[in-house]
Amino acid sequence: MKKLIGAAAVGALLIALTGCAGGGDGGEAGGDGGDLIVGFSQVGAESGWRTANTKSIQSAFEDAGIELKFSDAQGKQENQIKAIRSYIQQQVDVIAFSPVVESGWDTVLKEAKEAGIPVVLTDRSVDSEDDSLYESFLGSDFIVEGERAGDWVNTEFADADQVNIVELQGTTGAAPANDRAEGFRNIVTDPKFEIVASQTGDFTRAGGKQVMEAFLQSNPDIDLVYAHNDDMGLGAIEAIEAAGKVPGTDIKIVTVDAVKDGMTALSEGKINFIVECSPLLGPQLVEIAEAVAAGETVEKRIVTEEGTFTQEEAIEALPDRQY
Ligand code: GYE
Repeated sequence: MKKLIGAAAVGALLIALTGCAGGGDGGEAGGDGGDLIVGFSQVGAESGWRTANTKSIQSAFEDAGIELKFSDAQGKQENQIKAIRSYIQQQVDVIAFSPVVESGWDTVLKEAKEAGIPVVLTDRSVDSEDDSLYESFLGSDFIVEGERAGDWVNTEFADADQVNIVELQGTTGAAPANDRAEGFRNIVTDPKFEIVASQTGDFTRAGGKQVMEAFLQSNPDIDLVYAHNDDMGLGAIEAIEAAGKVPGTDIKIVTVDAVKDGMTALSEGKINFIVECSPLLGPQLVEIAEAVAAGETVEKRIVTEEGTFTQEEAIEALPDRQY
């Protein structure tokens, strides 16, 4: 399977589907985005993934010459709702956001719709029944990511009789937490696998460390950690080492994201496998924002292409890793 991909291929697809290459104003690096104004509400700054995602979005809009109003919700849905309402009041041309959690968006999305402002979801989705409340959702398929982690687990533990798994879940109610849990369980079905503990570490390194310390105390016999992101896996490594065990050897670790710190730990054998989740969504988001602002129809769902990394692949990829 090819590992590194993404933006370019999907971007090209979007252009093909919409016939819009951001021509006219914007699209090109250093271009003039006309007088478009986009309001964006980010989740927070909880992880290396998020930092890379923010950078990708801010620099893509800057390159396109489009004004981006940016607000950081610090992990709170109420802050996102406030930010969206303020963008509606300011009558921005497009609202984009990455929903902290999946549910509870209908009211504010209806307000945006009534104000005639198109909304684009990026990275995470909402569970609204009414998909006319947003134009497009750009981001990963988190169920597939969970399934990829599960595929590796099945192969890695093919000869084992009993495998005790602990799971470090992402933020409660967030799409990637719900779907990575579900995808993994779709695949890891043999009764020899037991998820002995599962708890949220809120996608942070500190959270992963703290929860893993508790897991180690109550479960003497852990074979595998499934962490919903690299940062929690990195926190788990600290907890495992502090308990006098060797991460990657005594306890295997599989994570999702493939940010630089995660890839470094994988190259050192402290993490055993990483499922990629690309944060570099900025350039595609610019194209979608330009298209919807011009009243064009875009694909409702644009899935980011991603791969996986073994230790050897991480060693090979690390020198060129941007984030
Ligand atoms: O995996 C995690 C971040 O929504 C895909 O959020 C994103 C997730 C990512 O905090 O590191």
